[in-house]
Amino acid sequence: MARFTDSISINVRAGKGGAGAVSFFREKYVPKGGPDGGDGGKGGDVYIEARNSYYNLSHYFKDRIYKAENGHTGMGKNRSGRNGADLVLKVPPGTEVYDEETGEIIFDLTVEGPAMLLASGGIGGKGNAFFKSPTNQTPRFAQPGMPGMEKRVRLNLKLIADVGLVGLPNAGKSTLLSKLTNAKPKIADYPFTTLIPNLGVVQRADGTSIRLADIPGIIEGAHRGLGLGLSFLQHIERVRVILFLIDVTADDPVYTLRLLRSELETYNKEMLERPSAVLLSKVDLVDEDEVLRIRALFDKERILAVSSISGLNLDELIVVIEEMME
Ligand SMILES: Nc1nc2c(ncn2[C@@H]2O[C@H](COP(=O)(O)OP(=O)(O)OP(=O)(O)O)[C@@H](O)[C@H]2O)c(=O)[nH]1
Ligand SMILES: [Mg+2]
Repeated sequence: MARFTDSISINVRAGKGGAGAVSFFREKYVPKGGPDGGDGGKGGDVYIEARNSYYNLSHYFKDRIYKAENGHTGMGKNRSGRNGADLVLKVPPGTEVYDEETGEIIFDLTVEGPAMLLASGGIGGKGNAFFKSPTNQTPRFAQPGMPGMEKRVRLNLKLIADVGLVGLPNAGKSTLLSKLTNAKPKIADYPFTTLIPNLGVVQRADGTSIRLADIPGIIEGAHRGLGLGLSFLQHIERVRVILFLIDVTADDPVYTLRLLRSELETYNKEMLERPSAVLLSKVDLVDEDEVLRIRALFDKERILAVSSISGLNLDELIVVIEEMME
């Protein structure tokens, strides 16, 4: 699986304008032709565009220069040079584009949309035909093309997910993501298997989709930097629904929920106002009575017992998510 890259700086350079041509009309038996050097073509522009088919920034290389084509040189017989081709950088929705020099945000590409102009190409130079005048019938010069704009930009991806999976390490978040979506995250029986967020998509029959984000595990004190800290919560800051995944075999499931909530609250209070549900995970490991006993410990919670191994209630879960999204 491609590595999830959430922030990267690259350089973009628009194309240079093509030079104008110096040329004179030549024909047999015509001794002195006039100037006929055409103009240079415009350099290509660099655009940036959010596309739903992209999920991360891993197709870009750090510090690399991404260039649009230069304009072509003008030619004799008043022919203009061809314009340089534009370059369109494609990024996932949720990408913020910063000017690295000023630190200012240039675009916040939250949804798939039209290509935005990042750097414009230089205009082409005028050919010598342009400079013909009563005082200079045979100009022997043409303009060079203008340079293209150059910029250093930082792309910062905040995953745009509908649903965020929150839980202690090892709760089974990545396993659940792999069962519900096309994502293939790393899964293992030790804590902090997930180091970088994963995004998966549930395709629905009506053509729409639900995006789920699986993030690293949170432990008590994460807001003080324990474990992997909380900075990755930026990826689920904008989700509409939060699922708290709690291992049914955990020592104190109710306390676990409380600590997850309080860590989220320290990061961003508003996150607790989103619709949420508790998922008791790995219920294949205990008998039904135990599941019932643990469910009863929670009051006033939307709660569902699931198993990624047996598949118990996974279809039901999608229905619950849809209800909460409305
Ligand atoms: N029996 C059982 N085991 C499960 C289930 N879901 C996950 N596991 C196991 O639990 C362990 C942890 O699963 P992960 O999906 O990596 O857990 P995680 O919450 O993503 O963990 P971190 O990325 O470390 O935070 C793995 O050994 C899984 O095979 C389940 O429904 N039933
Ligand atoms: Mg994981």
